[in-house]
Amino acid sequence: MTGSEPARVAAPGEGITEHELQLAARNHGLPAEALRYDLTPVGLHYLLIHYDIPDLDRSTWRLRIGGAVQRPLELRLDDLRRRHRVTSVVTLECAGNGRARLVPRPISQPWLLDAVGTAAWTGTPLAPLLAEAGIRPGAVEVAFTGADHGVERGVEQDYARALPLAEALDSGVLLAYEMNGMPLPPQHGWPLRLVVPGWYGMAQVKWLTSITVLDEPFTGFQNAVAYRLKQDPGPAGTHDTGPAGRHDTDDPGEPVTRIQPRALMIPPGYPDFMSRTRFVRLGEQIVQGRAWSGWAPVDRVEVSTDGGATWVAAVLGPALGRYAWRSWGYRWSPAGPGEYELLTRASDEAGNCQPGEQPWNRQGMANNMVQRIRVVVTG
Ligand SMILES: Nc1nc2c(c(=O)[nH]1)N[C@H]1C(S)=C(S)[C@@H](COP(=O)(O)O)O[C@H]1N2
Ligand SMILES: [Mo]
Repeated sequence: MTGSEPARVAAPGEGITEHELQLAARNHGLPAEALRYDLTPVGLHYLLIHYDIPDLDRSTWRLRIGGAVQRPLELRLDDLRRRHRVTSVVTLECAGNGRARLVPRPISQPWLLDAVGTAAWTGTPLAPLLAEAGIRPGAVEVAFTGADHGVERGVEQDYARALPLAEALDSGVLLAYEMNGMPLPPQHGWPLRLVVPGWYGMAQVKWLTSITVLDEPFTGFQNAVAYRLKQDPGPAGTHDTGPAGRHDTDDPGEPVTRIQPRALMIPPGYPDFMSRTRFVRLGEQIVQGRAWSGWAPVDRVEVSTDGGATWVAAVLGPALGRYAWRSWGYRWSPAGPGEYELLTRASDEAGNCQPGEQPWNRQGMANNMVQRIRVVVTG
């Protein structure tokens, strides 16, 4: 699919627009202090909803599994709830996390570093259902469609994302109907969502209504146009909404897939209301946080208390699951009153790490630049 206006890139020095503010208020982030909870309380988990939360009815809702299968299936929620039940603790992160600090800023949901959360997702594994439907030879991808509908850069669509067949058949992929032991709330996909452990948020399709096995690669907007690592900056100041009919950019870009490693701090001390600069009183501080990666287990978290000049390893806590964040802690004894800059970074067993300076991309995807927090130590 190519008939769409490119997303706009902010002009030099241009502040947050009313469109970005509107998105930010609808799609709230995790308050950073909520990193303290192993499982994010449901109302504190970040949210990303492209269109509207759809109005669904339990009695008429169905999940349809079709396309390149031998036996198409149609299931009610109760049919799914009677199947094999699995609970997995999984960290979700939006691929646009960190976008608001890129220069130039891609105009979209303006995340700082708050688009993350961890929940216990309960549901039934997808692979046995696909086996029951009977995947036909030659199948290559599986598309997942939600009930939400909207227009994006001129293209009207139901939210839909596809996975390569091998990823869809991974034993960790769940059709989830509960979050932290409660039925999914409307904003997180009631009655059913996909959970693809380790992948960025866009793969975790909410309000799921159909699963279509494909024998050709999916050409839907959310795979072919959005969620790609593109370089071409395009003209600054072009519109972010508007009629169809223009090629996105000539650069098709690499698809966004799994979550890059990231460590975040629970901001120490107490904040200034406006700037959120932190204040701590002189004395030993236990700096704590969480770290995760969708590629491989996190094996190292480091902290710098001198603006990145020197780094010290933090002590790692247990991982809550293969694709869940793990806690970390670091004892910090500031030398004296004054201003400090605290940084943290994680790396994983596959050797992925976090850059000090963020390489730019057109949609602001998969950024994992190290976090920096300003701390004022008072006497
Ligand atoms: N149907 C549907 N599924 C969706 C979305 C959406 O807009 N519609 N947003 C996606 C994106 S971009 C993210 S980051 C995650 C956010 O999941 P959460 O709101 O439960 O945290 O949902 C994904 N699934
Ligand atoms: Mo997202």
